[in-house]
Amino acid sequence: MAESAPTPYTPPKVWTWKQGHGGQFANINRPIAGATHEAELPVGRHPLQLYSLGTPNGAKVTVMLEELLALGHAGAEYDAWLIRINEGAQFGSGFVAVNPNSKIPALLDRSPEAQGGQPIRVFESGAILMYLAEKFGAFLPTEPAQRAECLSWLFWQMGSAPFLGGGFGHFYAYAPEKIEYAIDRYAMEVKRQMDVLDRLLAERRYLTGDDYTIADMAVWPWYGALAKGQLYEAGEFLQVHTYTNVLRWADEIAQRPAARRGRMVNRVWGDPATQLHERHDATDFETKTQDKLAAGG
Ligand SMILES: N[C@@H](CCC(=O)N[C@@H](CS)C(=O)NCC(=O)O)C(=O)O
Repeated sequence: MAESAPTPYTPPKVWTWKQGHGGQFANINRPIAGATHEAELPVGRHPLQLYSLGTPNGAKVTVMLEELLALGHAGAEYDAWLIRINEGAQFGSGFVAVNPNSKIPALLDRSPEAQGGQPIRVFESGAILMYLAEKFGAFLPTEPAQRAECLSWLFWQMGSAPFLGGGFGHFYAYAPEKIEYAIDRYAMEVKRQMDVLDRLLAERRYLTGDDYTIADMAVWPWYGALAKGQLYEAGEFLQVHTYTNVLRWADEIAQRPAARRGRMVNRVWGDPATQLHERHDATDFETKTQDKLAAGG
C-alpha cells in the first residue's frame, strides 16, 4: 500500500469522541465548549488586558498595540498575559468569560471602569483589530472606498487563514498520518491564496493601497511568515519563493520596529532573544526577553 493511502473509514451512524485522536493537539481538542476548571485571570495596571500567545493570531493584536503606542497613543498601554493553550489555559473559567470560544487572543478593555462603566470584552483577532482601530482612530481608513477595501482584506484573512492553518498546516505538519488527498486539497488552496496576494501586491505597496492598515497586520503574521518559509517547514513544498511581491511586502513590514516588537510578545519558542513571555511595560523588551532573564540568573 502506498505510504499516503488514507486508512479506509466508513463513518458510523453517530459520531463519537475518541479521546486522544487528533494529532499533535489531541490533548486540547474537545467536542464541547465551556470551562473545564476554575481559574481567575490575572489583571495588570494598564487599561488594556490581553490574554494571548505569540501565534500568528496572537501577533496580529500585539503588532497593532505596538503600532498604536509608536504613534503616541498612550491609552494603548497594555498588559499581555501568557495563555498556554497546550496546557488548556483557554478552558479556565476566567478566560472563558472573556472568550466563550476558548481561543487566543482575547482582550479586556478596562478603561470604561474609570467612568463607573463595565469592562468591555473583545474576542476574535479581527474584531479586536477593528475595536482598537476605532477606539484610537488609526490604521482603518475613514474614506468609504478605502475603508471597504481595508475591511474586505481583513475579513479575507479571517476566512482564508483557517484553510492555511487548520487545513494545510494540520494535515501537512500535525496530523498523525499523511493523507495525500487532504494535503493536496489544502496545498492547492493555499497556493491559490498566495497568488491572490501576490497579484494584489504587484499593484500596491500595502493590501489596501499606499497606507499600512489593520488588514496588513492581520495578513502578515500568516502569509508573510509563509512566504518567508517560517510556517510548517513548507517553504520548498509550496515553492513560496515564487511569490515575490508577497516577499517584498513581508520584508517591508518586518522592518517596522513595532511589528518586530509585537511579534516578540507572548512568544515561547525560537531564539530566546525574541521571546518576551509577558509584556507589562515598554522597557520589558530591553530587560525581560528570555536571553536577558537567563543571563540575569
Ligand atoms: N478566528 C480566531 C482564531 C483563534 C485561534 O484559532 N486561536 C488558537 C491559537 S492560534 C487557539 O487559541 N487555539 C486553542 C484551542 O483551539 O483550544 C481569531 O482570529 O482570533
